[in-house]
Amino acid sequence: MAEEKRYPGQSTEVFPEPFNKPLAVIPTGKPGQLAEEKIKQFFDEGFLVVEDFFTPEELQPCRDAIEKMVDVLADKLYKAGKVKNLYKDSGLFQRLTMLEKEFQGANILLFKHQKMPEEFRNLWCNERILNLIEQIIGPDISGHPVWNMRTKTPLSAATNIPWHQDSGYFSNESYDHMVPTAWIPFLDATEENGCMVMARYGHKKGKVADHTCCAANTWYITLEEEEMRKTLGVDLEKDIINCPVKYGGFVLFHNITPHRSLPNVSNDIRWSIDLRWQSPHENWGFYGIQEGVEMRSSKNPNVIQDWDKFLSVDRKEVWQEKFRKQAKQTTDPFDTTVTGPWIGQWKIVNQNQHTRAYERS
Ligand SMILES: O=C(O)CCC(=O)C(=O)O
Ligand SMILES: [Fe+2]
Repeated sequence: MAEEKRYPGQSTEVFPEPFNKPLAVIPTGKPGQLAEEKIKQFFDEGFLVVEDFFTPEELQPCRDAIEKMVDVLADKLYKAGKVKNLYKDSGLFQRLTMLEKEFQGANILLFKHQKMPEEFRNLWCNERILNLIEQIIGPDISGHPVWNMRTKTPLSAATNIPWHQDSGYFSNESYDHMVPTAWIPFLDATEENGCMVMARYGHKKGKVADHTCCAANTWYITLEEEEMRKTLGVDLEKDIINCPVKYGGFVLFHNITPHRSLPNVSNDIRWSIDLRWQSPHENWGFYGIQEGVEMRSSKNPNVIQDWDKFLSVDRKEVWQEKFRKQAKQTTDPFDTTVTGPWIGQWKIVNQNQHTRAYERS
């Protein structure tokens, strides 16, 4: 029998255990921790919508930080003559859209060049959320180096994220352990503005299904619905669950949960951040680009985050340098091409500017 062509990301191994049941007895009672049934539901269904977790006071600094980032971008575009107006009077939910109208890809630039501001770092190691993460992965907790602020402007094709499992973006060493994600919106996430959609029970087999690259004119990998049904056993009629969530809540899922987001057909920018954690004893699955940042340790009750070390690596710069054909192109600050190691993991079924810029290292 002719052997089918294999791609680096493909795997026949399955790891159902870590995704289907908690490691140990689920701790409860610390601030932020959920009832045991909720954690069980997370392990059973592969995700959980957590309502009313953060107060507006806790999230406002992040909104302010985003406004600042947009302001810096507006200045850069303006000074370079790429836009004729700064749109200073447009608010958090409009300004990037205005910039985008004059310079298509402004939202990609913001996505591509983000550095984690202090306000996001504080949210990432918020005591209450770490208490909750402890219920899932135990007391040794590090922040995972893959995080994203999403700049989902209305009708932007570049932020339409197709079905995938996050492990599809990671290297194979990460397939065997749980990387929980909190997807936190900075407004009410609705079906209209592009909330998350989860494929319930898609994690049951503990398997990373085959993905392809890259969707339309983007750098995103895709998990076809047919593959999701066939390989992961997802019931496409019953188990596709839209997850609207109000400001203050978040969607909790993990690296094997198939998910996507809906298109943003509203008038507002759907800002969100996805933050991840894992045990520091596991592989980071990040192609040697960056390690995580220690947040809690069973051996040391007073962990201090080493932000200098974490921030000293600009992962997006590292991967552009490592996985990009013409390094000189990366010096153009307005280049909206995104490449990364995940492109080399899967079969390229659609070539575009991003796949063409990619170079297997
Ligand atoms: O924010 C989105 O639209 C997609 C987010 C996502 O895929 C993730 O957080 O893993
Ligand atoms: Fe994802």
